[in-house]
Amino acid sequence: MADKYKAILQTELQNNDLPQSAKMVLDYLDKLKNFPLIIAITGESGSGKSTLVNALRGIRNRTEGAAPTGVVETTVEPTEYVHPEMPNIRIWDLPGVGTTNFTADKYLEYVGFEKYDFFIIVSSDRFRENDAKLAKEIQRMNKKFYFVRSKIDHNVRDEKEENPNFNEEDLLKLIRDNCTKELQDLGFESPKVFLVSCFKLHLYKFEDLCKTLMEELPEHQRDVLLLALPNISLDVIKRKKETLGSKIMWLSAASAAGAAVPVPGLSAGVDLSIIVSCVIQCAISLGLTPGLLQKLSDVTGVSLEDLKAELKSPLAGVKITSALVLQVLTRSAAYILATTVEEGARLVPVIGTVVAMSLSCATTYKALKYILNTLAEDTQRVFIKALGLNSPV
Ligand SMILES: Nc1nc2c(ncn2[C@@H]2O[C@H](COP(=O)(O)OP(=O)(O)OP(=O)(O)O)[C@@H](O)[C@H]2O)c(=O)[nH]1
Ligand SMILES: [Mg+2]
Repeated sequence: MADKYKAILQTELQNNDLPQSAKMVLDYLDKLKNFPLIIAITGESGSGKSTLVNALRGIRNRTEGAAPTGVVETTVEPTEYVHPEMPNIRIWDLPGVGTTNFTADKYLEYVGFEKYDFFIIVSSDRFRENDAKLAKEIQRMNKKFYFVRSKIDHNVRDEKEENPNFNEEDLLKLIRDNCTKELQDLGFESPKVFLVSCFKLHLYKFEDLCKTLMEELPEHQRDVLLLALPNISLDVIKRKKETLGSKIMWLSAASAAGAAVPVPGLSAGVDLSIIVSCVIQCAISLGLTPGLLQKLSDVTGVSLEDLKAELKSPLAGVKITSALVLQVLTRSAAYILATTVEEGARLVPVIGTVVAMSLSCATTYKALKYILNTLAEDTQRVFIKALGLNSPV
């Protein structure tokens, strides 16, 4: 949470104005949830732009709602795709840069460059003149770009065909060094080049692209992007859990300040609606809603039944309702209460003495953390199952 907000909130809490501070927390988190992140995917025709748009949205090419893709040119005008679960994330599929009648500078005007937070230039095979012109023009417009070299799975397959004993790492290095050098020759000091297969985001360097974006985006957009990413690695799942965990702290304070509904088994009252929407957000970000599990099954070919067999939390893979959350909270109440005092103490430096002392804040916090942990463990198991990995969670 932004430091300025933290300071104001702490003052409010010290003044004991709990409803006011609860409202502030909710307003702030709501703003974060709705904060727009607008990504432009550009590059030459056929480089795999639309396929990347689909992959970022966690869906397969040619499924309903997917950006049209194919071996002949398909995208003719800028088209916006909204993330299926997070409408504040908008990904723009742009027409191939060489296919319009515009030069690179006019092309950027045509696609409305100002509105994008950053560009991803997608290039397959060789680094082309159009890639170079585009990169230059984007930089001239004071916008950021990241260079994705796509269809790496093709290159690996082709190389294997010619030389079964080839070294994959050497090949990847060769491709990356070549793209980097081309960009350096154009005057970019330390260009960011990522080798990707849109069909297999967990392989090669898509994860590095995500890490770089996390480092370079402003804090509010970093969280927005992280929580919307497909689960491409155990590390991403861990980071999602941490980010959701920090939101839980603030939501607990807001929920306790609302203190309207007594939850059976927990001695203090909480605002259940806040807890329920928080649990729903966790399930969405971790990819555990029925719709997202179905999409994962479509993308990986692992049956929905097999994925669901990995779930242990009663809140995973089902429609989350207030009644269900209440049931889970009640069932885990004994465990939660047993560990509440210690957790309350941990909240003190962050939220301030008044709320930290409030048992209902600490119990809510503990309950939500407990739910988040079990959901994150489910996500890890589903991820391992989906990718056929054998490593233990
Ligand atoms: N093997 C492999 N094929 C890919 C990859 N990305 C895209 N393709 C294929 O490449 C072809 C072109 O992909 P599109 O996503 O339609 O390319 P595009 O850049 O949107 O093309 P235009 O809209 O015509 O500019 C399709 O047949 C995709 O299936 C990839 O990472 N690996
Ligand atoms: Mg396209």
